[in-house]
Amino acid sequence: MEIRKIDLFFLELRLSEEFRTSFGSLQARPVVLVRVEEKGGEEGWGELVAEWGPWYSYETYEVSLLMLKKFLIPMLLESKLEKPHDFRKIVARVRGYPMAKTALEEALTDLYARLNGVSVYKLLGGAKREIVSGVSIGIKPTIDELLREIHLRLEEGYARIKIKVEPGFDVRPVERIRNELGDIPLQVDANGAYDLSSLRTFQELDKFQLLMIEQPLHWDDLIEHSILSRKISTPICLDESITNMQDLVLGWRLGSLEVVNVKPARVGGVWNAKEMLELSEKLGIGAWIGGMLETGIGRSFLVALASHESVKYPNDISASNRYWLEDIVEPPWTITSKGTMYVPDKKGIGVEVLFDKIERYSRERWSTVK
Ligand code: OSB
Ligand code: MG
Repeated sequence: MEIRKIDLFFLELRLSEEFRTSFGSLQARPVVLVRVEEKGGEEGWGELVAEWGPWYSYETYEVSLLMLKKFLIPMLLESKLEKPHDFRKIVARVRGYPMAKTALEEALTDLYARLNGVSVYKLLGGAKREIVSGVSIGIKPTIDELLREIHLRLEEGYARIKIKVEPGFDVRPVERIRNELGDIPLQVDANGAYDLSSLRTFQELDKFQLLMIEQPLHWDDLIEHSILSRKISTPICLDESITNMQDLVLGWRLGSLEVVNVKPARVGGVWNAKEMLELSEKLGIGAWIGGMLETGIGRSFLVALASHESVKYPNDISASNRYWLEDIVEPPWTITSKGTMYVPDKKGIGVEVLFDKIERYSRERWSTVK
């Protein structure tokens, strides 16, 4: 692939509703889009999911932009790249910054797929034509408001509900949900808000047949999760704590997790995510694809990864209208009444990028020409 131009677009997009987690609240998201163009004029798109602040991860969008402009893009333009999965070798010297790497690698993967007339899902080894959509619901001011939203999402067809929890908003909402809605597929995500002193809370949650408890303890921990996992029967799912294959193997050896939430932006790219799915299957660790409130562009890579046969749990991949009033792709992502999403079979990411809209909404733009 001979790359001749790379564009970065910075947009700020309002979410259709506020999203609150144990680490903070979000009303709008910074969205950085990467477009790579090769000499024949074909293009590819990727998305940076880094946030305003270093809360989910140390990587903020401004830091990622700096890494892209100063290191990752120059390294790419100075190298020869045949296949998108080789991008990892080109940037291997750069320690960290998985989100910045992912954004550029996605664009290269889309470009390669388009040049070869194949879909990204097939290129990434996916197979399923339909994936299962769950929905991740933020912390609400009251349990009544939470229940209203859950009712709405179930009516829309979502196959699984995940609620965000934090100390003070955990056992009671789960108990109310079970009382009102019975045995629905339900899980919780704490984003690292607890420590082992909250064992009582986890023992309470353990009575509610949750599918899993996601990232209950510190964001960088494996040891304390392995202690907790021996004291409760609900499976522990790790998100923040697993950033590479070594972590996954170590967590498996320690018994820290039974399930892993695989997000390309956390593990340094879609090809690492694919390999993590394969490794988790080998280790007998359950896997599903998580999200970072992506636009339709980033979402297409999540859908492609979720089409892997190894993915056996519902994913945090919801319809465009759950995140945005208007998406920047056409058609927008939608779900069926059974809570599934179709995997498009067109070449590249499989949806059309609405370039006019992106240009109109862009606050800043940078271009590098080779
Ligand atoms: O922990 O899974 C998480 C969103 C932003 C940051 C972290 C997380 C999330 C979500 C939303 O849960 C998942 C989605 O994109 O629907
Ligand atoms: Mg999570």
